[in-house]
Amino acid sequence: MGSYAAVDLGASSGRVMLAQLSEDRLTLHEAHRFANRPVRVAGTLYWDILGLYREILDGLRSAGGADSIGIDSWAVDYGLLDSSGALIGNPVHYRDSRTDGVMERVVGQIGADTLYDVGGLQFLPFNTVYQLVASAPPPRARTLLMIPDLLTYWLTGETGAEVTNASTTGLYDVRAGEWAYPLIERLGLSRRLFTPLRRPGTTAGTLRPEVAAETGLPSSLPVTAVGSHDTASAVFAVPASDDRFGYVSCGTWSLAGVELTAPVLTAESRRSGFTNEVGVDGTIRYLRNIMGLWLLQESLRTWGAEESLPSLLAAAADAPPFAALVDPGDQEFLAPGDMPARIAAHCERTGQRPPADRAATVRCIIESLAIGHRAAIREAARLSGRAVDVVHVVGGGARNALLCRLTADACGLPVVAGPVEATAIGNALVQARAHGFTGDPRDLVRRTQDLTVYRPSGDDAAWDRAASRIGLS
Ligand code: ADP
Ligand code: LRH
Repeated sequence: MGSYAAVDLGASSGRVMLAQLSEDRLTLHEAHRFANRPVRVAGTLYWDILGLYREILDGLRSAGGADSIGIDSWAVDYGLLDSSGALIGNPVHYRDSRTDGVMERVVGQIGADTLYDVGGLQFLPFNTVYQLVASAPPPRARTLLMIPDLLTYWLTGETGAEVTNASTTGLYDVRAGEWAYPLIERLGLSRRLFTPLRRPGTTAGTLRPEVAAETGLPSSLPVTAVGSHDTASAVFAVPASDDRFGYVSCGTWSLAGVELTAPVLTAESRRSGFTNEVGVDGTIRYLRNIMGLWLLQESLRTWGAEESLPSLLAAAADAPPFAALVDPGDQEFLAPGDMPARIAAHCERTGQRPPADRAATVRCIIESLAIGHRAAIREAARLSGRAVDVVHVVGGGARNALLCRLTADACGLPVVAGPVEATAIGNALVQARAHGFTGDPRDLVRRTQDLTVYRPSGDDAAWDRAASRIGLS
């Protein structure tokens, strides 16, 4: 039996989980959970990276005796270090407006086909490549570290670029499995910013003495590289029994697609908005980014603290179906701000009556997401040739019974919901494997975690009509 501390930073909350793991047992204990609240300063939206680091230290201290630590977080964002290893500035949030219009400029300069052929990513305005063009690193910047790599550096003093997260930059060559140096240089970026790649399962380093002293942990404690992109860890923990599955990693974002062994880099795939992200063990997550529960989170924030999620979801379950629908991939929903107003404006623009009240707005969000999940999984299956018999919903969205039920109905497939903490579990499983676990990780998740199955209603014609109303199939 080994104990693994999984540090998992999501866009809405962070946690330090302690996983106890053997060949036939997997238990998860939440040592520490904390809010992840971005900060706007003088017009720029930042992550509170030092606050998050302090919470991680608190979490590691209360987690106590672990055999290893692994860190994952949201993708695409980074910090820059100077030659002394000091952080230059504060990491900027991917929802900041600094990238407005930049993707279009870079596509004009390099060409969409070249960018896709190299990085294989959906064209999202916040991909690291566009952030780096939007704000050129200052001359004193020596090292670029993605968020989990930055936190690993602070814990261990070692630099490196974990590969699953490197693959979300747009500057990683998904076929060659290396940084895309020719593209990096064409964009006028310095190649020396990019550190050597690290594979999940390798040791990144051991704790700096000062970190050991502050947390009460031994300085010999290893930090193990995991699938440091949270979605890579989440999909590693999908409790699938074979490869005929689709998934929705469902939290702030819905990441919906299939798992492959090689990227799909065709022009049709590019035009259909599919990403090829690298997973643990060199797999490819072929998926679409869909706005996800951000639509709901931001609506709740607009409505104020008195609204409770369970009661709103109960009211939405009773609201009339298919009254109003929005395209849940539309970038107009990306920035923070009044979400119900944007949903209403989207409905008006597309000739629909806006949702009449909060329950109708939530119904609109949930149905639109279900259609987004269906379209992504169907298209991913078609473009990759991968057959799909079941859809796994993992992450916080697995607790949303209405969303899981409507996703099953929309897809016309059974949905298996859970685990909620798939990301932390995937993080811990990669550490366990590096420290002697020899079993089948997905099999262990299936045998040990609570899962709920939702069977589709069979009303395919209604969902076909609803999907075509928002231009999705
Ligand atoms: P992230 O990792 O992106 O921060 P999570 O995977 O933690 O996201 O999921 C957070 C989301 O899970 C919340 O926005 C909320 O919509 C959903 N969620 C959490 N608890 C519940 C619940 N009890 N019922 C329904 N949905 C829930
Ligand atoms: C989910 C996620 C997703 C990325 C987005 C920036 O947390 O990592 O996979 O596309 O954040």
